[in-house]
Amino acid sequence: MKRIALAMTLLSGVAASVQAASEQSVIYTDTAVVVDGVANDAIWKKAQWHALDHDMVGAVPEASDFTGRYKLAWDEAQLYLLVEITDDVLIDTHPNPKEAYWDDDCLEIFLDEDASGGDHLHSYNAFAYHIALDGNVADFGNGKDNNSVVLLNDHLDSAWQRQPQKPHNVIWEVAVRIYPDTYNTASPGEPVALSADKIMGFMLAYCDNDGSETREHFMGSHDIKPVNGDKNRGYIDASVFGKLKLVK
Ligand SMILES: [Ca+2]
Ligand SMILES: [Ca+2]
Ligand SMILES: [Ca+2]
Ligand SMILES: [Ca+2]
Repeated sequence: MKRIALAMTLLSGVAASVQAASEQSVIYTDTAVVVDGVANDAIWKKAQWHALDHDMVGAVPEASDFTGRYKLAWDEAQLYLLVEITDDVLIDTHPNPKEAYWDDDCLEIFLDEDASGGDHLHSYNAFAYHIALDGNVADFGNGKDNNSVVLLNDHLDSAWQRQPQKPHNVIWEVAVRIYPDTYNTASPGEPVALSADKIMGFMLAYCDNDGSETREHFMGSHDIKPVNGDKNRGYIDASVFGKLKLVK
C-alpha cells in the first residue's frame, strides 16, 4: 500500500509540474510601470526572465546577431513587458507602417484575451501586435484580405532605449491594454479589467532583419509544432500561443 501511495504522490507531483509548465505565472505590481525603456521599476527586480529562443522563420541566429529575453507583470489596467534585445543592426526600411512591417525589425506581442485559441488571421479573436522601431503598432484587421492592415497604436504604450554600456543591447518596455474579441475599429469598446487567476493566450517574438530583402530571423517565446514544415503559425492560429496566469 505504501508503494501505491508513493506512486500516487509521484504521479500527482508530475501532473502539478506539467500544469505549472503550461501556464506562465505573471506577478502583480501595485505601482504602474513607467514605460520609458529604463528597467529600474521595482517590479522588474522581482519578475523572472523568460527566453526568446524558439525559431519560427530562419535558423537560430548567433548570439551577437539576435538574443532576446523578457519579463512580465500586470495590474488591473495593463499587462507590462520588459524585453531585452541584442540585435547587431536595427533597421526599418519600410517607412509605411502598414507595408511589410514584419520584414523590418519589430517586437511582436500575441494576445488572446479569453485564451480561446483558434483562427484570428482576419478577426479580433486574438491580436498580433507588431511594434515597429518607430512605435507604430500594426496587425491585420477584420477585413477579408491581407491588405486589411490596421494601426492599433492606442492599444499599448512602448518605449525602447539602447543601453549606454552595451550599444547593441536594447531595453524595450510595453504596457498593453487587453481587448476582448468583441473589439472592432468602428466601436472599440473598453479594454477588460484584469484580475487574479485570469488566463490569457500569449506569445512574444522578434522579427530580425539586418538588411536583407525579407526578415532573417523570427524568434519566439514558445515552441511551435510545424504544419507542413511551417512554424510561422502565430499570426494565423491562436491555439499555438502559450498561456499566462495572472497571480497576486
Ligand atoms: Ca521603466
Ligand atoms: Ca540581427
Ligand atoms: Ca479569443
Ligand atoms: Ca535587426
